[in-house]
Amino acid sequence: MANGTEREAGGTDVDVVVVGAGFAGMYLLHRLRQLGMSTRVLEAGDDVGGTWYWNRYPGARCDIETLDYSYSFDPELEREWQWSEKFAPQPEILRYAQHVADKYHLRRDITFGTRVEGARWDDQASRWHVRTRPVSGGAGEEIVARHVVMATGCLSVPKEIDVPGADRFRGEVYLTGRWPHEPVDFTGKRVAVIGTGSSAIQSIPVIAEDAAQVTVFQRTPNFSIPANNGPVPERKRALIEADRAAYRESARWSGSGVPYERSMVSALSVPDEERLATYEMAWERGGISEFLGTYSDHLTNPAANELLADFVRGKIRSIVHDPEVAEALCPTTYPIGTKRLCVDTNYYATYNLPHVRLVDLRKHPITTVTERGVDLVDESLEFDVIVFATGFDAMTGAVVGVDITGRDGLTLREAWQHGPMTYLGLMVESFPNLFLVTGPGSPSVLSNMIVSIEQHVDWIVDCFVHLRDEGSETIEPTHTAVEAWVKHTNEFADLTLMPRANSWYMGANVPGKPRVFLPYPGGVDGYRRACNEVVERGYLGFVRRGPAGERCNDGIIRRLAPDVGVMLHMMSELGLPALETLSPPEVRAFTEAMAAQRPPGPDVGEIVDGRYPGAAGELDYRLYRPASPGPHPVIVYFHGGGWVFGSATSDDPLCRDLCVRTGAIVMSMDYRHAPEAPFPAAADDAVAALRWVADHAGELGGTDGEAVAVAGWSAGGNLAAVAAQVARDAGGPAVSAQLLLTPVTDGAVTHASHEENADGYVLTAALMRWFWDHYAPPEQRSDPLASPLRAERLDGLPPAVVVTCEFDPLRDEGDAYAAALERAGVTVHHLRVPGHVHSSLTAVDALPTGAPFRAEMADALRSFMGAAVTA
Ligand code: NA7
Repeated sequence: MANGTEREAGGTDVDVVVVGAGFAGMYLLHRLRQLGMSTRVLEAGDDVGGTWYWNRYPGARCDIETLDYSYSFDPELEREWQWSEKFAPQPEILRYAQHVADKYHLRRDITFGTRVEGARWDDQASRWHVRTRPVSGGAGEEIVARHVVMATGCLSVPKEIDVPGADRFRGEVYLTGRWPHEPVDFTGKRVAVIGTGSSAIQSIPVIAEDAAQVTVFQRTPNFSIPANNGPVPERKRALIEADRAAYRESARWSGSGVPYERSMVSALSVPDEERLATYEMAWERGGISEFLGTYSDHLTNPAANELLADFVRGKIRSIVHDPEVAEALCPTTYPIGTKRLCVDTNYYATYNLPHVRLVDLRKHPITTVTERGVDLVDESLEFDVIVFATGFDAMTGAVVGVDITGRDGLTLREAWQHGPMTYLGLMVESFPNLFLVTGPGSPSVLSNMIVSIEQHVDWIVDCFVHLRDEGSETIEPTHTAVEAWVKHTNEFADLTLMPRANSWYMGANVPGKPRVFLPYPGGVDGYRRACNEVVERGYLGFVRRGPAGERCNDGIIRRLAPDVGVMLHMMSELGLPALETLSPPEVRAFTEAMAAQRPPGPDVGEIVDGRYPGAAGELDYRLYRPASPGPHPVIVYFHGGGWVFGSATSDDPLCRDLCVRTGAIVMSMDYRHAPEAPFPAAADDAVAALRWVADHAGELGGTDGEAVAVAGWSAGGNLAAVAAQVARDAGGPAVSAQLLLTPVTDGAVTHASHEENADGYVLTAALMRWFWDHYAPPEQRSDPLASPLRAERLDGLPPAVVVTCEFDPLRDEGDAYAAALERAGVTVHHLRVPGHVHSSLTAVDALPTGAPFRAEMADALRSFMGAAVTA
């Protein structure tokens, strides 16, 4: 790889152009130097620091503890720099950036005062042509580079001021994101501050110290928690210094890039007093992630969120003396945490000062800014100074602000016209060798930026090394990979309350910007795992090209539904035993203990436990009755558990869900278990259960004489299918419909899904073999009472809802049964659930992405039962 800067014919000026000399650009330059890659860094400011260079407004400081918000790549740097405060102020963070630039002699490869205007990809030469322009005017240069890295920051382009008449004002005007280098003196002045985001919340108390009058124009109130700033807490310093490497590593594998114990407890599950005490402690301690993370469900469950929001509103009311002002400062229109939580020093208390006034723009909108001040619909106000704290064109503004043209003349602006499309927030299809640091689609602003910056830079640099080593010249993501990543990011966001706010996370603060959730909400840890896996799997989702030809490794890195992925990861972290290594009694004890911890499922009208005569003695049942007046249709349900474990109550949440969604009575019928009662005991009990329920339907609350439905999950699906076949052959009882949820249908043949999904998706192929070994010896498995797919005939069976999940070893068995039923003329609603595993639809309330599929299966079942009724 070229190490010089002279341009050869068709050669390259530099290996890499880096746009921006903030924390990302600086670390990238340092790493590229170590690799011997020639690099030009172009920076519009006159020095390093990026966001900390521009945002010099009074009170500007980090909202993440600065011990965490600092580089970790060099232990020497860590040891020699001491932060003075828990949340360091902007000048100190800028000094830190300058210290880093000095220490590693970075400035000699940085061209300051220079803006990158455009970049054009030359596909023939596989090079970028980068156009620059000095900020002070004059001619720019064209730099030819193999790679371009946009280290342009997430909050670097201020939003255009969209307050009417803003340019008319004749007094002093300041923009928080472009604050002058000279001190601004507010002494004795009448100051207007427009906006109440983090920048305003930090600056208002400081401005109010000197100004004669401060008038704050608020459109939407923000939630803010106290910084409780002071010297760096000794306990934290000691903790880090005890084992710096371990602390940094835990930050890298944390959810937000700041290590803290994540709660697994729902805010709704603890008594009020305990919860309030926890909130109070977190309020005193500070820390955005820690505050929001006091309970597990603040960002996913509206009721839990409301508890925390209400706590903060209570605090606002207790701090602000004037009740009307307090009310105006209380956010009520979006869930807490769905806009960036602010961290303040004396913000709310500032409104108790006699010279500070809040104008609620919802009640008193601005008609225009005038030469002398601001006109509201009902009042004219005069000012000496206006401070616009109106925010940024976040995450995409700086990237599309450069005129970037990729392959075939496609511009990035066109490519992103409906919202940014990236793979991992790192690269864009049709823009080879263009990299983004903390781009949209990466955790970025939802994380400690420095941790995310280091991870991205390291990934990019490793990628450069990989390309060099394998002789590839270009890399770009495939269409499939980009589409799937964007979908995955959106699915993740939809699991949270985030999309409910008009936030800059959603691009909603900039008029005309597409409304798309921009950062990746799956956590720094989950994201890092995905990035690492992409590499381990041979740069999955990327095409590399070079003299040796093309290497296309098309594919999707995250195919599981996001909540299923998180659940599987959590289970793998718990190091649970493989069930097949336990004895059946141990498996029963273990699964019961696990079941006790799951969410309970919805409320039903009534639950009645009872006993019924099984084929060889009495067995338990549990009846779930809808809240609506009866009579109701009746579903006879058989639980899962591989014929070895489970009970009439073991699928309780699913039965409740089925009852509520279908409006039917669900009779969950126990049956005898193997190995104590091997095949065909369970099948015999299932048939007995169906007969008994059909005979007693009227007494149980069903309509006398009306056909009942059968349903079951997994081994229970097997029993439901068997019971339907036996009833057909015996001429009764009449069965209206069958719901077979990821059923076992064929124990005699190995299907492809057994291999494909053998391991890692809860039900393993080994466990399935263990179940069969306990239930039926191989020679009995072809019996249709064990393998309903092997029945001589499948015609004449009731309509069936067959549900199969993509990542289930049993998927192909279920698919085969659905297909065979259809061939036999049976009406089938075949629901193929993408991204889910064998057990995930039973995890009611734990896996929200399963809900639409449970709704669909219940609707289909209800319509089949209804059809049977009218017939
Ligand atoms: P923010 O958080 O986007 O805040 C901007 C504020 O300006 C917000 O209160 C806006 O109200 C308000 N705003 C924007 N345009 C207008 C107009 N036209 N009229 C009235 N009010 C307006 O930006 P910040 O700079 O404070 O903070 C950005 C991030 O930097 C922060 O989250 C930290 O991560 C650091 P709106 O909510 O849109 O009604």
